[in-house]
Amino acid sequence: MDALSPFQYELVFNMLSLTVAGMAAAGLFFFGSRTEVGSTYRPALLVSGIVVFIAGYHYLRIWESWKAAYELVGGQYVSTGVPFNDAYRYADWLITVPLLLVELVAVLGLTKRESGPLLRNLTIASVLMIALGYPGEVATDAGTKWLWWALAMVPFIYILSVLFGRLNAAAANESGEVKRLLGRARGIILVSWWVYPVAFALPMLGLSGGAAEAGLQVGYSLADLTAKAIYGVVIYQIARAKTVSDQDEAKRFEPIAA
Ligand SMILES: *C/C=C(C)/C=C/C=C(C)/C=C/C1=C(C)CCCC1(C)C
Repeated sequence: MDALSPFQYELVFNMLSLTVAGMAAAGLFFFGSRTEVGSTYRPALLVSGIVVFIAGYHYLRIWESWKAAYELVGGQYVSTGVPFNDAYRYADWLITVPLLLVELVAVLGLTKRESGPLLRNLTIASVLMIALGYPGEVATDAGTKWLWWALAMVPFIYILSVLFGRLNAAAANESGEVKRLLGRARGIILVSWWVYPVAFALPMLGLSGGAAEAGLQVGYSLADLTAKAIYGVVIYQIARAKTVSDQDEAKRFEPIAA
C-alpha cells in the first residue's frame, strides 16, 4: 500500500465517518416515515431503510479497517502491515444494488407480471457487474484493471439503459409532481452511478498512489451516500406524491351522499 499524506488519510477518515452518520440518519428517516405513504408504497420505504442499514454497518467496518491499515510514521501515514479490506464494499454492493432496484420497481407500481422478469434481469446484471469489477479492484497492474473494468461496463450500461427506459415510460404516464420526481430519480442515478467506474479508474489514469487511493475512497463514499440515502429520499417523495394522487383519484369515484 502506498503512503498517504496526513491530508489524504484524514480526508478519507472523515469521509467514512460522515458516510456512517449519513446512512444512520437516512435509516431513521425511512423507518420513521413509512406510515406517511400508502400501503402500496410501504415496501419501498422498508427496503430503503434496509439498504442504508446494511451500508452503514459496512461503512463502520471499512472505517475500522482504514484505521487498522495505516499508522503515522515520520509525518506520513504508512502501512501497518494489516491490509485494508476492500471486500466489505463489494460485499455491500452485492446485497444493496439489487435492493436499490427493488426500491425503484416497488415505487413504480408495476404489475407482478412485469416486475418479476424485470427484477430478475436487473439482479443478474448487477451481480455480474460487481463480480467482474472485483478482480480488477484488487489487481495492481493497469492492463488487468482495464480488462475487468471493460467487462463490468457491459452489464453497467445494460442496467442503466433498462432503468432509463422504465423511468421514461413511467414518467410518460404521470403528470405534475410525480413526473418531476421521476426525472429527479433518473438524474440522481445517472450522476451517482457514473462515479463508480470513474473512481475505479483513478489509479489507472496516472494519479499517484496516495492521491488515487484517497480519490477512490472519497468517490465511492460520496456515490454511496447519493445512490442510497439521497436516492432513498427521492423514492420517499415519489411514494408521498403517488399516495396523494391515489387519494385524489379515489375521491373522484366516491359516490355522492344522497
Ligand atoms: C450503493 C451502491 C451502488 C449503487 C453501487 C454501484 C456500483 C457500480 C455501478 C459499480 C460499477 C463498476 C463498473 C461499471 C466498472 C468497474 C467496476 C465497478 C464495479 C466499480
